[in-house]
This record gives sequence, C-alpha cells and structure tokens, in this order.
Amino acid sequence: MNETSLRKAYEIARERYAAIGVDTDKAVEILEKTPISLHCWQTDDVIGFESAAGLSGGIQTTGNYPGRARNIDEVRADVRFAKSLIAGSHRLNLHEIYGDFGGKFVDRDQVEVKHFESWMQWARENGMKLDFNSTSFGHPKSGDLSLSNPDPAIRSFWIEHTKRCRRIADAMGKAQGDPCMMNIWVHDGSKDLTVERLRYRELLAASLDEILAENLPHMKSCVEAKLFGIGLESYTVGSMDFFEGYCASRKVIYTLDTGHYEPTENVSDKVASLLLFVPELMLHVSRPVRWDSDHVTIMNDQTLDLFKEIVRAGALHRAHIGLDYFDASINRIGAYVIGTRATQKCLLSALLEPLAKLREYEDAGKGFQRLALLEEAKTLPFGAVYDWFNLKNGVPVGEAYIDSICQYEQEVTSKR
Ligand code: RNT
Ligand code: ZN
Repeated sequence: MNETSLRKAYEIARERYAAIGVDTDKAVEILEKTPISLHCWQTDDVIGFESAAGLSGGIQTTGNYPGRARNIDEVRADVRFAKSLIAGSHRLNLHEIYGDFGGKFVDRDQVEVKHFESWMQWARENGMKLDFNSTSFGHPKSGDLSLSNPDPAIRSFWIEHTKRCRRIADAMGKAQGDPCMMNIWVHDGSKDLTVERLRYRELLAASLDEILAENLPHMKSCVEAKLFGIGLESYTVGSMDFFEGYCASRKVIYTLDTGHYEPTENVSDKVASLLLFVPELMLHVSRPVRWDSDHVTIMNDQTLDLFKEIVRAGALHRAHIGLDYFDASINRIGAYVIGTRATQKCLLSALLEPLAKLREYEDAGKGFQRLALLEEAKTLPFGAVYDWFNLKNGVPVGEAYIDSICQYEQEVTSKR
C-alpha cells in the first residue's frame, strides 16, 4: 500500500473529524496507550502445560485446525508473532496452567511464584506486562463445584490454589511495576435442577472472602460472572446477580465477559450501571454466537457499543481490556490478530465519536439533531484513521497481515 496516499487520506480524515470537534491525533494517541491484554490461551485451545487432560469446566474449543502451540516455546513464539501484527501496547494474560513447570507435574495447590519466573523475564524482554488467572477447570478435582463445593477437602484445595495464584499475581505486579490483574472465574454449577442454590452461593462468597482477605498491593483481583456452562446448564453459582452483589458489597472488580449473558441482552448497557457500584471493570471481549461460543471478536454492534459506553462514561482508566475467545477452526494466530485488531477498531471508533456535539444537542432537547449526527458519524472516514494508527506503529495496514500469517503458517505452524 502506498504510504503517501495513506498519509493523505489521514490528513483529509483529520480535517473532516475536526469540523465536528473531534481530535483524531488525540484519539490515536489514547488508542496507542491503552493496553490490550492478549489471552495466551488462543494459541493452544486452552490446554496449557500441566497435563494432557482435556478441557472441562463448561468451556470447549471446537475445530482442529493444524498448528496448535504444544509447549511454552511455541506459545511464546506465537504470541510474539501475533504482537508484531498489532499496534499499540499489549499485556499478556496467563492462566495458571501455563506455568513453566519444567516437565514436572505441579498440582494446583502447590504452584509457586518460581513457576512463573521465566514468564516474568520473557515479558520484560518483550515489553509486555502480565495478567493472570487461577484455573479451576481441566483437573481431576474440578468436578461441578470448586470454590462452592460442600466437601471441605475439595473446597480448601481450590481456596489454596486461588490464594497461591493471587500471590503469583502480586509477584508479577511487583516485578513489572504495575498491578497485575488477576481474574477468578470458576465454572461451578449444576447440569440439572438443584435445591441448594443458596447454599452453594453462600459457600462461594465465603471462599472468596477468605481468598481476598490477604492484602497484596501489587495485584488487583477481579471476579467473572457467567450465565451457564456446557454440561452445567441449569444453575451457575457465580451468576451475574451473585457477582454484582458480591462486587458491590466488597468493592471488588467485576469481570464482564461479553459472551456471558442472554443472547438478546444488551451487554453494553451494563457498563453504566456497574461503574456506579464497583471499583473497576475487567473486560473479556468475545463474540457469542447463539451462546457463549467464544467466536473471534469482530467489529460488530455489540463490541462497538461496549466501547462507546466506556468512553462516554469517561471510564477508560477504570476498564481493563482483555480478550477471551478460543477458535480452533481457523489459523489460531490469524484469529488472535483479527480479534485484537477488531477490539482496537471498536475502541478507536468510540474515541472518534463527536461526543461534545452530541451532548450539546441532548442537553438542548434536540433529538432530531442528535440522531442525525449519530447516523452521519457512522460513515465518517474512520478507516483512514485506523490505517494511520497501524502505519504510524509500523504494523501491516489493512489486509496486508493475511500474507504474513500465511507465511508463518507455512514456515512454522504447519510443521508442528
Ligand atoms: C469461561 C470464562 C473464562 C475462560 C478463560 C479461559 O466462560 O469466560 O474467562 O474463558 O478463563
Ligand atoms: Zn471470560
């Protein structure tokens, strides 16, 4: 693509946006500085390095496209390559099962900071900060209930695991001089009817209270709500209502995964309610298709609206952006890059909204003018600004990354 014409296109776009009070340079600068936490599990179908046990816990990857990362070196190589095709600043989101266990089996209640030391070094060398997740799934003790299990032995096993994970996250945060976001999602639920809805939720709240009691200054804990899991369709212990109440009463960060709600629910509308009552939001940007299918994120209305709500609320500094999807049916790195770039597109689009003018109209009761501007804003030269963002940051503009990914497939992943 011709650089001169891309620059020219940007100049014209800048003028066009300026006419409605939007500073495109500023929007690009904010986009560059807003970290996106890349989910390491897109590289290997959420398998990790602990054991060869398959995925359980209500989540599933579908597809068997060749080239899955099979070990820590391959995960690292793939993340590095994906990152080279994505502008802006990136973090890396690890799950506990991605520890550097050196070929030994380390049970979840035995995990230590040392299992993540090579990750911390790698992240530093690659200019990424780390985020972290405890892992309740894919283990013989996962069952249907972990932190809410009435069996004290199982419940305390998972409490110990989660406490250890918080300490690991704290060590990561300390090493990188920036808090590590640690997400707690447990799959706990029931396939069929239960007459103990309250009991399991009491147990989950009690477990979390115990886990979160330890003061760890270099990490932030967040808890993720969910609608249902596969094989756990009738009841979810950590439902949205549960975690809204939990986060509001305990002042804990709420993880909003866009796949975890009823298909017709307006997820973006939750932002302006949650922000009033919880300290911060952690986002798992995903794309549900009929259910929590974890399809690759794309630039669609749901994702656009999500970021618009965050920007309109002036809450970008209170929202941590992470991705959460796992597609094994297409080139995995391609999926990684498409979803991350789509997330940036949606954020950029939100940053380019002529908000001041729209608010002026709204305040004056000018409903027609507001709707007209919202409509016209949709066809402003957004693409020229997005291209400029990529050009400026030295990553492929437009579809140019398709070839790079095909080449990497040919040279690297197809040989696995
Ligand atoms: C599952 C949750 C959770 C996981 C990851 C792997 O429904 O969304 O965030 O996808 O932790
Ligand atoms: Zn999630």
